[in-house]
Amino acid sequence: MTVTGSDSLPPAARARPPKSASAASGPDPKIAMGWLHTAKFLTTAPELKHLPRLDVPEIAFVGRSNAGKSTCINTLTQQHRLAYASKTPGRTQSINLFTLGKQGVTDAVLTDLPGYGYAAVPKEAKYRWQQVMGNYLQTRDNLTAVVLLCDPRLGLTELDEVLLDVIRPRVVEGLKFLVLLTKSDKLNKTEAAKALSIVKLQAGGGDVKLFSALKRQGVEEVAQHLWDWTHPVEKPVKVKPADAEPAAGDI
Ligand SMILES: Nc1nc2c(ncn2[C@@H]2O[C@H](COP(=O)(O)OP(=O)(O)OP(=O)(O)O)[C@@H](O)[C@H]2O)c(=O)[nH]1
Ligand SMILES: [Mg+2]
Repeated sequence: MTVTGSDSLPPAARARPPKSASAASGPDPKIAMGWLHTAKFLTTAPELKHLPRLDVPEIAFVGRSNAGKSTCINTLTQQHRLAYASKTPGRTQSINLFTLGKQGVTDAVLTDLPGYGYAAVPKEAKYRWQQVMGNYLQTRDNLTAVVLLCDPRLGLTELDEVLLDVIRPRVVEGLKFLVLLTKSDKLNKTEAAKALSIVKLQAGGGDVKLFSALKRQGVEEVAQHLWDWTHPVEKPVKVKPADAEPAAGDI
């Protein structure tokens, strides 16, 4: 028995599909980049209790202080001063949320988190922040993906490993996860390849990519990941012949 084809659909249903990346047309980084460019500052929260409850997918950018999280968000959104980036480590001190979505309809949120591991931060503040971030990563209901940024010249440090342990149970349950080796412009090809293979091993087979805001390496690829995570393509339901209604004339 044949499954109903588009020829038998009413004209409205045969209209051209909306212009979006689909499994059939393949990824289109222009769509993902255009979508990221819609980013707008939503709010800043010094503690979890100040975070608004949201029901759209949230993607968190985490990593050591100075790893390049805020710069990465600015590069992906093609906005110079959306997230506060600075040479001085520890500049991002609260959780900053940015909405994404065309025509003013928010369909995802990016989160810029303060970095960890900056030596000059007093012990109590470090401990407090570790608690806040641990809680955020474990309890934020709409958290859909985590991008861990890491300076390849340092590799994944002990604190990054702690973070990986915290999110592991959620990754098993479907949380998306990507490691970005930032500032890759500072490495030559051999160093970059070496850093990539070491961190891939450390990340236990997770997805690891080189990224440079300066040289724009990996930008479109990461944009596509962000889009795909938040706009999953629904697979067409396959009608098995056995489950299908018998057509007139079928025995
Ligand atoms: N060469 C180079 N420098 C970069 C790149 N990305 C970020 N930087 C620099 O690294 C420094 C830190 O960048 P930020 O984006 O502020 O880092 P952060 O991870 O947000 O830092 P905190 O907010 O302290 O946690 C800045 O001086 C950036 O210009 C890159 O791709 N290449
Ligand atoms: Mg920052």
